[in-house]
Amino acid sequence: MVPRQRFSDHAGLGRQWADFVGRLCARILFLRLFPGSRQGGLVFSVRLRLDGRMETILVTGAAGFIGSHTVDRLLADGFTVVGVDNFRTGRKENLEKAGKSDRFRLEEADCTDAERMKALVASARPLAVIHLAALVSVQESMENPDLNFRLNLHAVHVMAEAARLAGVKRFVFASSAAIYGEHTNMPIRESVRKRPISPYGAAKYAAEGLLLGFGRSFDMTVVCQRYFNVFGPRQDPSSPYSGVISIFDRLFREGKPVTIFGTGRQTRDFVSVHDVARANLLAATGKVRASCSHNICTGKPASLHDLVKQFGRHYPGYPAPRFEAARPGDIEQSIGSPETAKQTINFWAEIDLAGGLRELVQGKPLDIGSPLDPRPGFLER
Ligand code: UD2
Repeated sequence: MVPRQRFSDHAGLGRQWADFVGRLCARILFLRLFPGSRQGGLVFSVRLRLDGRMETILVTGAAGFIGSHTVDRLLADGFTVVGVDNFRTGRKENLEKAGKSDRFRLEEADCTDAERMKALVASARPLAVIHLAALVSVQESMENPDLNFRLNLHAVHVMAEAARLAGVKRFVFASSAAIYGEHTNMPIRESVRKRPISPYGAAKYAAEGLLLGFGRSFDMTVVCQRYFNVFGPRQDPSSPYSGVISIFDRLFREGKPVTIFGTGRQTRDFVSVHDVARANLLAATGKVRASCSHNICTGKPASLHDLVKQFGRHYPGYPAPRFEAARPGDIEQSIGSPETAKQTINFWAEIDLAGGLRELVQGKPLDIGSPLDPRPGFLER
């Protein structure tokens, strides 16, 4: 067991208390002078803990699509971030913005390397671990179930164990709507029967079970985030199994026709990566009563025809879509119920599909750099 650092020296404790009280007074004064200022929330946010831990969050898969946005979000909110990535699919360019911050450190390492992970988590002493590193393609999990097992289940155990040994109290996990499989009653609530239809979905479901067991057995709160169809900047469109929005975005840009598999009437719950990053921040740093699993979604359906129509507004005279047979295993509807996440982590999606697509098409980042208003729990950690 890695010994937890406690305040052994009274001078250190005094200094931290003085800093704490000073920042608190300054913050109260600022908010009195500028009521309603969101900026006040960042500049004077109290990022100090009384048990001697730095306000650090460790993010695995930091150079990936969701990981890099999560890192940016945490940095914008004043946290120190240790990112871990093995660059199997992550890209250094995704961390260009984060790399400019002196509160960000990147470790090139593999999450299945147990000794390295134990050492890394013990030295970072984070408030929370956000474990996003994964094999992300359902198709790849079918072609290589062994790799899926190692990256989507074994690595979860390695990270949970490293976190437990380092005394980390919060563990956030990237789960997926893939654990549900095919359902007909929409929206999908968390309590429905889980019938994953791929090794990917099965590993995510098994990992949730493993983590919730850790949560019940040890002093650790586990938050499993079941992402629906995440989209936004930095999503890689290069594989045929990339997210449909990233593929459509590239084809519309190039003036080429998109391909619709099936009727185009299939629906999905598309959630912006910025909302997902904010959900990760809330899950890692907000007040959470007990370990939980919930959907991260909008609750709003969009069909592929809707998608084509919305892209078409930005590209008048675009070529008509082509149609091909539905993909084997493709599900017809996938809409999540967003209600539970409101209760558990105070999250609801704020960016709609039209706004998220506009950002992609115009290449102008949405203004998400400003900090969140202090939400319940922020000052109570
Ligand atoms: C999403 C996730 C997957 C898993 C699954 C759970 C992504 C990229 N994948 O798969 O990891 O969590 O949900 O249910 O988020 N399509 C076209 N043309 C194209 C590409 C796709 O018509 O060029 C269709 C595709 O057949 C499907 C829909 O668009 O009906 C969405 O496809 P997707 O690959 O973006 O995501 P999905 O829902 O299959």
